[in-house]
Amino acid sequence: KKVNIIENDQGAGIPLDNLNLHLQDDLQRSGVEKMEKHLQEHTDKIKSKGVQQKDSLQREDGLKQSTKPYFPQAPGEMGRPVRLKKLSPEEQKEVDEGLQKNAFNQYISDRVSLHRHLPDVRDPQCSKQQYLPVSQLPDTSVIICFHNEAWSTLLRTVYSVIDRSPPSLLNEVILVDDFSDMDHLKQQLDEFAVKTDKVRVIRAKRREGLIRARLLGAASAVGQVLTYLDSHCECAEGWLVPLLDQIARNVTTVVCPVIDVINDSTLEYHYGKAASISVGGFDWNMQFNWHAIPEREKKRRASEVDPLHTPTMAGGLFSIDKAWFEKLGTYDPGFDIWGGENLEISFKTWMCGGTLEIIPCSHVGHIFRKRSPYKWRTGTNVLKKNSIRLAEVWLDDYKKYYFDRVSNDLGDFGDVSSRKKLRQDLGCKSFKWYLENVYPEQFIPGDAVASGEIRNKGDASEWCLDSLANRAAHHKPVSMYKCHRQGGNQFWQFSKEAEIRRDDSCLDYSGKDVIVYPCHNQKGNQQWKYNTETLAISHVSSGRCMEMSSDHKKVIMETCHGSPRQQWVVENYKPE
Ligand code: UD2
Ligand code: MN
Repeated sequence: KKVNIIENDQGAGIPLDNLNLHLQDDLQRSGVEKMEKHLQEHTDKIKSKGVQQKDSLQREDGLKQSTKPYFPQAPGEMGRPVRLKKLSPEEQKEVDEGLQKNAFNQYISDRVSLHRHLPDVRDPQCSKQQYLPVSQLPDTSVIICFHNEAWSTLLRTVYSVIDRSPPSLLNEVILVDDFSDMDHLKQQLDEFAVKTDKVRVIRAKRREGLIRARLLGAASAVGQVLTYLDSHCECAEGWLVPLLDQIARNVTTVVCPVIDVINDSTLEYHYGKAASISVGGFDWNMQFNWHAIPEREKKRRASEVDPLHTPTMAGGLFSIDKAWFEKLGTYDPGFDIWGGENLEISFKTWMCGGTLEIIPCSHVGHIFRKRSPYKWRTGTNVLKKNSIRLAEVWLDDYKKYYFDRVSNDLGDFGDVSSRKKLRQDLGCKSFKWYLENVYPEQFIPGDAVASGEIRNKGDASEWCLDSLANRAAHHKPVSMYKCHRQGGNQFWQFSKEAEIRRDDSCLDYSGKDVIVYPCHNQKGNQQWKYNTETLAISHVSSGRCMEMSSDHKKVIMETCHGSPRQQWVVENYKPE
């Protein structure tokens, strides 16, 4: 099979011979022994060509690196990006199909070794961390749930666990098939599991969704600690011991590795310095988000690589003591398909007496994708239903801030009485305590002077300010859309500080467009004034007024003249 790859940072221009690509293909079909044989043959071939072979990558700071054979120029080796060039129409078709099915570049993933090496991504300071001896650490069951995952990403996840975990700490790898229908995940996967002594496949009898699939895995796990991973990850050297070590010291500590980014189109493995690690937060739309490490947290720790307190976790990658997980009532089994479970486990951990941490010396890569490639249930908004259950049970009076965001339209979210009872029985602390002690940076919308839509009076009064307000929207102009009365992208607040904001994003005008920009609390370009008589929204420093453009798509800033397109109805406006 001839393939016209490959350009990668160091190997740019090195023609990859057919042998190498057959090697990749065979690796994917065969078990470990066959692979070792291929690697040996390949090593000999490379040696005979006089290519320098590195057997071991011993670092100066003493951190151990894998000693497996290493093929410097193979695609994706050492986490380098793989780029395709000059594809035939058939090849291009294969690439497109792979993208369509997975929302990442499967064509490239299929050509990267299932055992590729990664650079040692740990901060050099990690070599000074003291861990308990392996004999004193708990063992773990690694649970990987998947719904229609590509073969190469799933197996690369599994191999990275087996290749880079001390065998005595890895009790088993449980693959939970959430009712996939792709052929390679059936008999071929069973055969793979039989060949390895640690891997087990369990299968859901119907589509359960990620959350109940995780519970299936937990129910059959025998290790002391449960470690969850997504099905398109790569564990880096030394990832496991630092996680288990924290749990060994205190079983109520829930730990997450640093999640490195594996590029969805080139499979490049990206990582950064310990100082640049982010911690988890959430916004009042119950969406997880990332933040820089708060100053108070920098002060609390002696070293940048010490365990880092985080208000929330991203969700996919973490370790938890099995008994502690059960004591916390695992996940709400009423959560469907995807989402919300990460905030549930985060709030519970903190509120019910545990600690949630990111461990800077433990790294796992994850392919982040821009859309989800699989089917969700039709007819219900699954994520909203999960979030309403979450808010009902854990947020106390603060739940109103989320409900405002969905226009208080709660729909049927099922019965949460047993989850409320669980919280009571555990004697967990209040959400107020959590906000004050764990997440004091969080913006609390309670002090806002107005909350809801901002509707223009021009052109039949049916157009509202409408924009995303997250990182993706930053620096982009705010836009207008038909009013829909559903909150979401039409939910805005006037803060006491005279900002027009949603979560941490503010409307900002510096002479050109009105854009969505991170709030800076400095007034300046983010200070607005609402006049309840003229209905004008004016910008304090420029004195100009907000106006809807004549095609009602944009917001423009004009000299104030009071025409209907400069009149706005700000919902629930209650000045102090
Ligand atoms: C993020 C988390 C993920 C989970 C999710 C929902 C990370 C890196 N990832 O997901 O673990 O917490 O947010 O809050 O933190 N899957 C099933 N059945 C389904 C749907 C998905 O088994 O019905 C599997 C899927 O194959 C994957 C995992 O669940 O292994 C997470 O799904 P994803 O990768 O599509 O979502 P992602 O990474 O945005
Ligand atoms: Mn994922």
